[in-house]
Amino acid sequence: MLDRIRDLKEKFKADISRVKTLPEVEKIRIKYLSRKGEVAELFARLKDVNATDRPKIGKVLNELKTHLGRELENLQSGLQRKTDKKALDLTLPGRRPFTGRKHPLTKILDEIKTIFMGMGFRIEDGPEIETDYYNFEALNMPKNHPARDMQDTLYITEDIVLRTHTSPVQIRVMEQSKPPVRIIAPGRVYRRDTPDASHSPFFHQVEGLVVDEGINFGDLKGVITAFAHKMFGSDIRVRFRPSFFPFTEPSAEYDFICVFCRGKGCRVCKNTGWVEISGAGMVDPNVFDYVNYDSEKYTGYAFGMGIDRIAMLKYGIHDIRLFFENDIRFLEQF
Ligand code: 2NL
Repeated sequence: MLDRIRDLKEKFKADISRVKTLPEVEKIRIKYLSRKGEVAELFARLKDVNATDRPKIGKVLNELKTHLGRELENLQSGLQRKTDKKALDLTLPGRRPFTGRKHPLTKILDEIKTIFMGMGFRIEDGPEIETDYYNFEALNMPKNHPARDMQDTLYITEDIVLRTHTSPVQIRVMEQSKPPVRIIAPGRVYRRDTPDASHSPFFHQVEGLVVDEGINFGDLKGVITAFAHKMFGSDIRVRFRPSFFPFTEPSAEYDFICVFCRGKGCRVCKNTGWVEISGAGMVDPNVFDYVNYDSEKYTGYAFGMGIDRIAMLKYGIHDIRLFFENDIRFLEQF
């Protein structure tokens, strides 16, 4: 048996000395080390060796196997290096390494955060899976409110929803701290919508909340206008239109002068000269009752804005779905 092992080793040595290419290495590996290869055959013969010698022979066989494996590996990596060297053409232009970058929505959110931090706002976040209480009840939306409809909201159970806005974050912050409050709450929100160019079942929102003694609607207009100027330029005018939300009173929707045509009229503003941004208002006293704030002493304003919408306006993107398809050809443009 030991002779056979020695012969095999010699044969192997002769075989590998002739090898010049990678496929040849593979052929030899199969010949010696595959499941039906020469080494396996010797292992099969081990049962014919007498019991006293068997452990010793077994050990030698194992060593042989490791040895052949290692030799083949060395040979392979040697040949690989040679082929790599041949493939190096110094006249070709260099290959640029792939570098990642921030998602356009992250870039816009970073800008929004910087602008509000500059005006003294802190940034807060909270869970995307919310209770009915934080998402609706504490925001003065009673059980029969249409926004609570299964058609509009993604329910996990009767009592647990995917948040439809980041307002629950504001409620949680007010529960945990006393006025003055000056925060923005950015994050992902969910609605039961069929995707199209302007709808996605998830999107991104920033809400702002300021509560203190003597806060009024003028403060709200000042902050929104300052934001418009910093984000889109100091020529951007802002207008507020009366509206209704259950959680603010009075409520308004606010528009910016079209950031594309600067008010002249174009496709983006449908020739109105204005683009709709979102809603805002003075916090309804009922909301303050839910968080045990004294609504006789404190007033506050709140506003929302869509991050995706702002990014679309800023970059001239006409389909919200592009943000979520993760197509590198789109993402690498920002
Ligand atoms: C929109 C724009 C808005 C708020 C969000 C808010 C939050 C609290 C209290 C009162 Cl805790 N209001 N957020 C207010 C007005 C508008 O988002 O169009 N929402 C339907």
